Amino acid sequence: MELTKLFARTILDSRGNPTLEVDCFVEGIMLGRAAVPSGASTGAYEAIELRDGGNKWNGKGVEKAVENVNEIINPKLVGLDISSPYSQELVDEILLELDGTENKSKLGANAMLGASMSCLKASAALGEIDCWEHISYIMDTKPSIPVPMMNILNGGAHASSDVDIQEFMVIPHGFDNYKSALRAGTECYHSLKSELKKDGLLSGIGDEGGFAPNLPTNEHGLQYMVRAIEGAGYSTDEIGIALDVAATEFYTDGKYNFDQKKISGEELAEIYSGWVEEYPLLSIEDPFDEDDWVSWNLLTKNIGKDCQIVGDDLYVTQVKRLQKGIDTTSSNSILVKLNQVGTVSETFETLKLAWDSKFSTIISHRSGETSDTIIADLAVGSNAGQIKTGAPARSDRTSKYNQLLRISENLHNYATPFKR
Ligand code: 2PG
Ligand code: MG
Repeated sequence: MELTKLFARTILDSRGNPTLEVDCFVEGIMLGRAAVPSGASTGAYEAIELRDGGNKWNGKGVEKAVENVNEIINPKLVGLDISSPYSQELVDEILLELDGTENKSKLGANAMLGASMSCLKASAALGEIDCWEHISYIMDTKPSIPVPMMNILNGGAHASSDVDIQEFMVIPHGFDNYKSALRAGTECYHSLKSELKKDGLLSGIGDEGGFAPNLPTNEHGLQYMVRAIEGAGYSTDEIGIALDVAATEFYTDGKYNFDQKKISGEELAEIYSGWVEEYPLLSIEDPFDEDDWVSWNLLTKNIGKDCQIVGDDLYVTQVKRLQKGIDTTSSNSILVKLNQVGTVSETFETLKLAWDSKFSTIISHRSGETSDTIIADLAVGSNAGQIKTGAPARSDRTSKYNQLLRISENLHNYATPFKR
């Protein structure tokens, strides 16, 4: 069962920017199709996403990356037997060798990931199993349906509002199955809409489908989240709140520009500690800048027992950075994004290192998405425990939540979030 062709093309993502889609053919039949997502609040240490520059597409063209798949990667992978689940490692080794750089700047992490994911899907199709099942074979895990984290109030780089915090999410953790959790989270989304409307704050929506009002302070976002949960008829014991602060975006000259004041990491840590006391705040992602390791450690020491502290830009899904975080007790959780590292096998490696260190894990979308549902399968197959994939609205986001509904018809093992 030989790979006979990899073919890449340019498609549009959810923000109207170009991205790659790659088709993997086995014995002349297209068996795996994968599309590559793209971030807005990207970490400085992420693998390089190749963009063409110039005038076309506002400089965001991916023609070069498409060419790299069709003219450099394709000839090297043609002839490879991808019928075994273990062929993924070989595919990714070939990609890494072909690129040869530390940050994937030669081929582009977008070109490499498109190739890597399309081979994974084709290999699953060859075995006549679902992608999540295929992943669980490769990783040797017991699959489970993840608890969803749903971003219903958008700010930061994903909105044109004045809210500094990028994401206010609901975590419906107190339900015994995914279907009920999804319904509860979705009802909170609609409830938030009513609450904002009552106060004349219903304006636009952000990149991930959540509402994007202007608010007097960031703490008002938390108050609206509680109103949304209670307004939907739920208690804050069964639905908690998660934040992605994405603090690197408002960090300059050693200070955080937060609520129109310049404050230190220590002062910001105090604010978070107060919020954990006062609100059902269960998880805080990127509370500090990607290089402010001291503040990360301070917060994890102070509130890490009661709250999930999640490294996204801090770790960029890479084992070296995660190892540093483990060694310095900088968080207790990691956000995992395939395109931050650029291959499927390296993503698996990062997940395993996290679990060895008792870190919780969250599989994540990017703010620029497509209808590809691979992250739903990854979250299930790897037994990651949690997934964040935006608001329960807009098909680039709901495609993942809906894929989990389909999988949950056959798989009833529902994850326990937070703890490994
Ligand atoms: C994040 C992501 C996804 P972006 O910061 O976690 O929500 O945003 O893709 O813009 O980096
Ligand atoms: Mg983030």
